[in-house]
Amino acid sequence: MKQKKITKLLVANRGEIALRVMRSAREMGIQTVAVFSEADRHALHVRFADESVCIGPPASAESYLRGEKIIAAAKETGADAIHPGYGFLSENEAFAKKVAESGLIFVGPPPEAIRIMGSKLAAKNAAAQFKVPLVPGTSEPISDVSKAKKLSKEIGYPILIKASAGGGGKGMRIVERESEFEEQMERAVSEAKSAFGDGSVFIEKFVTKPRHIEFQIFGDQHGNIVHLFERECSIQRRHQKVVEEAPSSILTPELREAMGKAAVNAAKSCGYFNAGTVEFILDESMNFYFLEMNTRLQVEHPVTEQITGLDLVNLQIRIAQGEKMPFKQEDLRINGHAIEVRVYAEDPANNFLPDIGTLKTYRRPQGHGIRVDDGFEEGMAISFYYDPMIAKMICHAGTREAAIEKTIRAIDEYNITGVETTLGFCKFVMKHPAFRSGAFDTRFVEQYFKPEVLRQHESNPDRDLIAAALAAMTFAESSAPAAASQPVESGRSKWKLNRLS
Ligand code: MV4
Repeated sequence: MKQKKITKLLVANRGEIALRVMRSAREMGIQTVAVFSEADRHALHVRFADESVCIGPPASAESYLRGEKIIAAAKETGADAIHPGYGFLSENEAFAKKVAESGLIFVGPPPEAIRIMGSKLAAKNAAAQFKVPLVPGTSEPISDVSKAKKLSKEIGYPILIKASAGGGGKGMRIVERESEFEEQMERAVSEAKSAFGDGSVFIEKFVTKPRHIEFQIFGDQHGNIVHLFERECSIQRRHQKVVEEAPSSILTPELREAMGKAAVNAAKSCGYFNAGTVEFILDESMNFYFLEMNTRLQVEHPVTEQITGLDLVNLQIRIAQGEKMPFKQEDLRINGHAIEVRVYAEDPANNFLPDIGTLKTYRRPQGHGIRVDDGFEEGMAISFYYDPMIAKMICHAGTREAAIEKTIRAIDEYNITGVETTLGFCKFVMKHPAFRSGAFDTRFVEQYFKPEVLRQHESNPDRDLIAAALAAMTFAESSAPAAASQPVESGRSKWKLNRLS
């Protein structure tokens, strides 16, 4: 594999991840190119980059998803590499191929690995060759209902029907008993057809109380693959993660080693290099099963960075340049504990509906062990064209308990007005006995969260206070702008309510 230094990197993304990638590139002496839609003309990633190119109208389908425009922008600016970030074109095999065919470096895995892992069945079959544990189920798409029923009986109900092309829980159907089989299979197939244009489905034993544990892996282009330990991502709502942590509070060193080896093998099974994530579920008896592999840098990668001390984007770029992995598995240690909470412009009291608007106040928490990855400043608007994530806040401390307390302190210090956010919800998670004890699974949110827990304790007094402070601020602003922020700041800390305790 020949080495080729990257001198100018185009980042095919927006928001916090575009900034995240450009920061590492700049530290490496690499020039940066931003692409942006008409809605993002004044966005921070555009301001941060050395150069920028407008690639189309606001809708993602007309801008951030247009591979050919992005490649043209790279050519035009003389970039020699493209980093796709997450989402958008990051797991698009055809795009990765076209980037390479255009003589550019794709900062990511080989197209072939993206292709294999993009199909759940192909992924499972590849992993099986390398003895990675799988949930009992079929290795081929099912079409014959009576055969499928017979198999399901052998596996034992409840079973799960999944779409091979699926993702994010789409096209998944639980079948509790044989009498429901046909109906659920029909639904799964039609859902898969309309969502992915591919009606292939397969069967798995349904693991009823799974924990979602994923391993970060890294491979170079010389055949070396290591894992960077796990992230626990069981706190989700409708397949969207809200709180992630590293390490998981329930893995023993032995289980970590076994799962880590399985993760490395899953990566080997598809000839992987660069950053990837191998997703497992863990059942109540601590059996683990490979589910799928994500062939991109993930949103939650910072918790891994905090506990390993590594810069994953720096590593991605070095690997894309053909460099060898700069460390071995045995050099890696877990240092402390990190928790990430995702701050969404969503209203937890209203079924987490996006709450689009302007960040009237936006003050980040500060202090020891706190990192905020975001793409906004006070006064900016959250656009309805894109994901409503405002920020990721990552707290790192010596122990899980200390990381939880730091997260609570930082949530209290975070000051966002103008939109509803998931911060109060995340505080609820941090204070919940099930989360604190570590005894939780992917059903946490549906089991324990009701909007009332936020309304009762939080909203009324606090909201009144903020309203009063804002009124005072508006008043002050008209005469003395410099003093404007004072009432909110001092009001909040003086009146801090132990909202969810
Ligand atoms: C499962 C499962 C239980 N049993 N497979 C959800 C999305 C996709 N990544 C796989 N998912 C699941 N597959 C079997 N055989 C439960 C889930 C699941 C889940 C997995 C990880 C994190 C959160 C989840 C929430 C609901 C269901």
